[in-house]
Amino acid sequence: MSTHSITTKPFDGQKPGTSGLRKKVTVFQQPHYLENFVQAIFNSLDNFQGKTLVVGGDGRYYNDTAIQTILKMAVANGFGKILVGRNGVLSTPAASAVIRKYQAFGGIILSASHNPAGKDGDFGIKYNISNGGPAPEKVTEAIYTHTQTIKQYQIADFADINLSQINTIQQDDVVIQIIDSVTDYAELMAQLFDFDAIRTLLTSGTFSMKFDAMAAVTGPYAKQILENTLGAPQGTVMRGECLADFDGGHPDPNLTYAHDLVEIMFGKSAPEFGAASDGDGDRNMILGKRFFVTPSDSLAVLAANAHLVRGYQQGLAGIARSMPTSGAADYVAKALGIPYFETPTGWKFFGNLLDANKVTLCGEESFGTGSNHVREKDGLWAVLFWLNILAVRQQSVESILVEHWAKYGRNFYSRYDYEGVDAQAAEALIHNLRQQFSSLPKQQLGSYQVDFCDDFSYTDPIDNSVSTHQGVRIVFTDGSRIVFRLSGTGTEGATLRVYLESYEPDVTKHHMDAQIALAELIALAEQIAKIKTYTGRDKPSVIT
Ligand code: G16
Repeated sequence: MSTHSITTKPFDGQKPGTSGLRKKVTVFQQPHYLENFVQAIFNSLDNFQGKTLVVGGDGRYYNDTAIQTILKMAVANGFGKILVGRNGVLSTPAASAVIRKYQAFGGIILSASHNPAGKDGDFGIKYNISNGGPAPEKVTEAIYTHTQTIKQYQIADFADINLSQINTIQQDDVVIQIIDSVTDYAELMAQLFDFDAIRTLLTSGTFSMKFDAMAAVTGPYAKQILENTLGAPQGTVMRGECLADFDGGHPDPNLTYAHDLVEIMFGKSAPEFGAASDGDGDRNMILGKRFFVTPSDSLAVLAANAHLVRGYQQGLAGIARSMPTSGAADYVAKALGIPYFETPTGWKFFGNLLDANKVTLCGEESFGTGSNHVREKDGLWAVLFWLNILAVRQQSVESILVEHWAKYGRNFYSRYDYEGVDAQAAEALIHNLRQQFSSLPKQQLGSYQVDFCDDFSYTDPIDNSVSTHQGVRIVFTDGSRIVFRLSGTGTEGATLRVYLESYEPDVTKHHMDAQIALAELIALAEQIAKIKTYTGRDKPSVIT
């Protein structure tokens, strides 16, 4: 084998966002673009020679091409062993599980998550560290710095490797092992959950469910676990084949983009339980019969019922949620007498808390829930957790939520997304909000009085690193909030996210529709931020 040192020049804009570098496929297809970023990852790491790297992706268009390049670069840069998912496929949580199980040095995950795929779609790449979690900011900053000064990259010269069979290949000094994409992950799930109880539920004849894999990576995982192992009828998993263009869809498991599932779950003969996962398998949406569970509530319910589930029976060390996520889980943590944490948006912020055993469960409003079993959020894990709870409690999803709200109060919650707006206009809108920080406090706006407003900043309690400008908060005296943030995962223009929350202890009001309960806050968001004036949009593109 010969290795080459290829001369290159930096590209602008290779700054990792909320979760790695996400760009159009056509951007990644430019000569040297992918290679520069991969070399920048390796340049930011120390002492990896001879160690193990995990590589896999969500199977989207360009996954197979990119994997071959990464294998050649990993070999040239001196890794000793590379574990790669069969056909280059590993869901994000499965990649995290594999990194941890085989004590790898780290992993490269190819995914643009829920963003559409295909020739004109999005592609993405991120680096995960040895704990299995997304690289923390100090690593992503170092990667970015290297992308700005890169002059050459190293690549080995060998033929593309056939990744379609489980196999171990010796490439000179390097072992390339092609592993089954599902096995290690499925074994981990079987340790955490009572598969016998779930099997009994799924085969009882009185319970049915639908899982929408959205033609993305969770298809093979869900079919193997739900249908083949747990006995759910064939067809329980819909859109279970992972296609390179995700069948032209937008694999974001929410009420807008998972509309086929939503129609089934809100239809006449709706099953008892419905769930969907996203492009790379880390997000989840949970539905009951004609009932939507907000991701914030889902985290709270999992926490409140964790004692019923084998893997969590020893109790929870604590709970963490991202700042825009509703405070529903905080009430559970208070009742359990365990600590709770509020972090910036981005799963990477949970890593230190999990490693230090300060928290066991984490969650985000963006349809992400997970635990200390891996260092990523995990869609299918959340589905199995819910199924385990349903198997034990023998109640409907709705009745579990109604009881939960009666005990802890209800956090009415909604998120409005304005996708693909002009980036400068979105920045100007945020700037205008910051200009109001001194004038808003104490103002009475309708029935709400502003308590404080700020730009959320976070000091990591473990390493004391500080992250600033993590979202503008307008908090009212009754604890209700409006949060404004610009997404860090889009690839076109900007996405403005507006998060709305109010807490309702009165059980007689818990049945209200969230949009009605939040109507005044929704109007206030427009009044304060002048969304229409800045963006030209009079309604959001997605409401969750
Ligand atoms: C990523 C991050 C999440 C974050 C989400 C939305 O998820 O891992 O922590 O909540 O993006 O981020 P933003 O609001 O900046 O778009 P995923 O599933 O896209 O990897």
